[in-house]
Amino acid sequence: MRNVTLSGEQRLQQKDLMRQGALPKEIMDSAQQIVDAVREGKDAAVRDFCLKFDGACPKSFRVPDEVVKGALDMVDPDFLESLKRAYRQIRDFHEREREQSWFTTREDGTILGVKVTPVPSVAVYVPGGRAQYPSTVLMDTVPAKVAGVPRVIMVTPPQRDGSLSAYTLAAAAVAGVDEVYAVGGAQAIGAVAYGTESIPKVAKIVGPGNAYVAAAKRYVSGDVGIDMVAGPSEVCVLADATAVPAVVAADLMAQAEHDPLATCYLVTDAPSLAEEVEAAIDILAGQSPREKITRASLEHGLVVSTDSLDAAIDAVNLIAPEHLELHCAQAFDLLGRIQNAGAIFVGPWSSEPLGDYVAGPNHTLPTGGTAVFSNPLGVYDFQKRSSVISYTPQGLAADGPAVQALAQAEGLWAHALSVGMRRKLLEEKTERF
Ligand code: HSO
Ligand code: ZN
Repeated sequence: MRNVTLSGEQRLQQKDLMRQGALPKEIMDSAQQIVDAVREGKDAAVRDFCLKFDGACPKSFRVPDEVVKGALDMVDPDFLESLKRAYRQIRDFHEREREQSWFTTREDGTILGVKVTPVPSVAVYVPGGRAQYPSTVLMDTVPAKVAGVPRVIMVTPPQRDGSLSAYTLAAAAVAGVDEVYAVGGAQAIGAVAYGTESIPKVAKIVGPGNAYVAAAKRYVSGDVGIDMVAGPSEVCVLADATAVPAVVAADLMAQAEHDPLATCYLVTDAPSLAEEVEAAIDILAGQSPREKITRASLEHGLVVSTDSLDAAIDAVNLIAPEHLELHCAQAFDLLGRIQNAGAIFVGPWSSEPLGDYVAGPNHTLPTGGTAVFSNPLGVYDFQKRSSVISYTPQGLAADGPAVQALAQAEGLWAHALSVGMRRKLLEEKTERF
């Protein structure tokens, strides 16, 4: 890992972080070409891209419901039980996020409020290939279903033989996905953004994918809603002298093993901890079947050593990590000082993988420093709000003159008329209202 040592008033700088930049232009360009071709050529174009990129294309993109349900009998019972436990806890957590419509009545009888409506349809993109994450199927589908989205479809690339992973399908069945389509890549994003003969157009697309998928999502956003464009995974461990080096090592490796581009940060005010953690990583990484990815990722990880907890907390807030673990005495007392983090794991027992799988909060989180301004994926991402405004004659009489004055200042004659006409009708006591 790289090292930065800060003393006294010194603080971590953005340039110390060496974050990866935006999506490369070549990838944006080719994702756009694929999406445009699919928008124009529909199923036939999707088929061409499937053959070109995946080497296989199923006869029909739609996966029959019996095949999806059938996966429940193909996976082993321990996996299925664990998946159901995760599902229940994720659902229970997200139930608490659901927003309700609300109304308030003024003394003059005017009613104001917010009407909450679910997004009508959602596509959950699920990557195939190296990263098969049934947990992500739950994390992306459950909040949509809790929000009341009536149609949640899943798109995922087929394997070489045209089939889909039984784990992914079982997760779709448990999560309550309504339809599954075996199609992936930028062509899948084009298909669900604009619709084809056999793949429906949806209102919103969520879920992680490779750089082409991310680029395609960014390109279609505006025509359809998208969730955040997720970058490589990150963890930051804030550790004091009470931390157990081997446990910190395991937690950094748990993120590092996702992806050579994943970024791990260790921020500590304990003098010898960083060395002990690095020594533990060296031993543990040798035992990992994912040693190569783990080491490649940790190589560009960052250790920030400070001589005060204040400087350490400032560093954490600058990093704004996707996941933050607090391995500190009285960890809960630090919570108020943490401003930027996607998910905060408080105290030594709160292993980050608990949050990845079963705790209940969402594991789709802001990356790349975007935790400064954005949120975990939640039920609120699948609910829309409409303002509701219902005036009484008394309310109109009270507010009308202010509208007329403001409209006049803006030079908007009919705005003033709209209210003025009603006031006149009121004064003439017309029965029509
Ligand atoms: N840590 C990943 C989520 C994940 N981990 C899925 C295991 N499976 C990004 O939050
Ligand atoms: Zn993970």
